[in-house]
Amino acid sequence: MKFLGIAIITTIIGAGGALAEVVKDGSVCTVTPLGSGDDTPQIKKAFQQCQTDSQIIFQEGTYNIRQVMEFTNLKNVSIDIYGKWVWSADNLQYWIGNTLPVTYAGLHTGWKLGGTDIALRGHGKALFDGNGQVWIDENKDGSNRKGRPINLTIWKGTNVLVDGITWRQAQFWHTFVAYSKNVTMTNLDMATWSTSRWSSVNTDGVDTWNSEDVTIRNWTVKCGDDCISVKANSKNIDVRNVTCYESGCAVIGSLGNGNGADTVDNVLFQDFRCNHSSNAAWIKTYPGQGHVRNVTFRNFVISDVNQPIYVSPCIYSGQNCDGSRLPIEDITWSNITGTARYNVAAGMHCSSAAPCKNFKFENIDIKTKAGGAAKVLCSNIKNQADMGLKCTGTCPGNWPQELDGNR
Ligand SMILES: *C1O[C@H](CO)[C@@H](O)[C@H](O)[C@H]1NC(C)=O
Ligand SMILES: *[C@@H]1O[C@H](CO)[C@@H](O)[C@H](O)[C@H]1NC(C)=O
Ligand SMILES: *[C@@H]1O[C@H](CO)[C@@H](O)[C@H](O)[C@H]1NC(C)=O
Ligand SMILES: *[C@@H]1O[C@H](CO)[C@@H](O)[C@H](O)[C@H]1NC(C)=O
Ligand SMILES: *[C@@H]1O[C@H](CO)[C@@H](O)[C@H](O)[C@H]1NC(C)=O
Ligand SMILES: *[C@@H]1O[C@H](CO)[C@@H](O)[C@H](O)[C@H]1NC(C)=O
Ligand SMILES: *[C@@H]1O[C@H](CO)[C@@H](O)[C@H](O)[C@H]1NC(C)=O
Ligand SMILES: *[C@@H]1O[C@H](CO)[C@@H](O)[C@H](O)[C@H]1NC(C)=O
Repeated sequence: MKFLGIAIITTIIGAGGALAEVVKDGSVCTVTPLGSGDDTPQIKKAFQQCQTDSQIIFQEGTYNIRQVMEFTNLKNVSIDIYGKWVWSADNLQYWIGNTLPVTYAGLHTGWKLGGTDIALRGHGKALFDGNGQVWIDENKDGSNRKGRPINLTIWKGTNVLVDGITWRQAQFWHTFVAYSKNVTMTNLDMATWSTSRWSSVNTDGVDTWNSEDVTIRNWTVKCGDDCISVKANSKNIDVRNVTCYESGCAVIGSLGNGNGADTVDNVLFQDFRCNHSSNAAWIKTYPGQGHVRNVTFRNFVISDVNQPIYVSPCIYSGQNCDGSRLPIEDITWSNITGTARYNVAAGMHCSSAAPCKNFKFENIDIKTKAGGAAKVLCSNIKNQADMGLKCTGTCPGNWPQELDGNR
């Protein structure tokens, strides 16, 4: 398409005196990295100038991100990133004080993207480097840390595509999908690990929350917590072809600690590989209200997984496990093969106040890493007798998510 409009050039002088420009030509904004200093102002400028019916192109090179970014009113914008975006690590106090709240669990994000008809494409070239090690060390194995930024949050987005981006060393969760509808995330590669004595706690690949119609395809994730996590009020989530290293692989939860009812409906996890993960195909809730309904885990190859199948109504505390009124029902595990680290293939305790209903298992072949038979522990599953998997014992309410040896 040819645009006759006058090119508007916004010149920003970089710290080293380098000249960089946001060039707006018709409906296309083109951004060139400064090379030093802070690229956030010109990135903001590009999103302002091209926030409707536009394309924003980030040319190759390194962009330094020193400030939070919030672009939530985009309308029909395609964003093409060919460069490397590096989040600063020498101003942690700035991030801790300024990251944007995302409501969920008091968490914060460094980048909010929302609106309608948005495509964010990395063309296999975009690299997001969060300088995660400094956050891992600062966090010292703590849990969710206020201000520790989620890298990319899709916030109140409708018809959003995210494709072809590589993340390395995220500060916290790699991505978060909240209050959004029709989000497709394809061909993403994420990896965050620690080289210090502190572990990469809570560097989830993605969490969905209050969102529906989310499609995920072709991901490779190495991270310190849940790989793909479907949280409260998620509906129609279709996830296929994902390889997860180290992480919690495919999980529903946590949910059930909200004020009202927390629900999850219609989830498919298909074609997963879980390597050295904590769990593989699992569901965790607090003893709350709501439901988990119609979830399928299909075609999983697992290797050295701590406790492959796990269901808990009282995650973390192990308290009030039989008081939960959040039923877990219509759940299928199909074609799950591979090895468990210890001698337990499945630990499933459902609340006696709201027993699990309609569990279905087919073609489950989980052996111990050492080659022996693995236990299947079950409590309060209504159709236990005909669910397709033989229970070898009962599962106590406070059964741990991760084991530290044979049981
Ligand atoms: C997160 O996204 C930003 C872009 O806003 C990028 O600069 C940064 O490197 C990414 N950090 C990671 C991998 O967490
Ligand atoms: C969306 O924006 C592009 C320019 O990037 C424009 O060509 C197209 O017509 C817009 N679509 C609609 C439906 O307005
Ligand atoms: C969902 O979003 C995609 C863009 O990612 C768009 O092509 C598609 O038309 C949208 N679907 C609906 C039902 O709006
Ligand atoms: C998944 O990856 C394969 C192989 O690279 C590719 O052919 C396919 O188009 C990808 N799927 C999507 C939805 O991008
Ligand atoms: C699955 O995704 C990986 C990238 O994570 C890709 O290399 C592979 O080709 C995909 N497989 C299919 C069948 O699409
Ligand atoms: C259950 O979820 C699947 C997606 O995994 C969906 O295709 C199906 O329609 C859902 N069933 C009901 C009864 O909603
Ligand atoms: C698990 O991942 C490790 C590290 O990448 C690799 O060496 C090993 O072959 C993988 N195992 C399986 C069964 O895929
Ligand atoms: C079972 O899963 C494996 C691994 O994903 C796959 O190769 C195989 O085709 C699946 N079997 C069936 C019957 O779908």
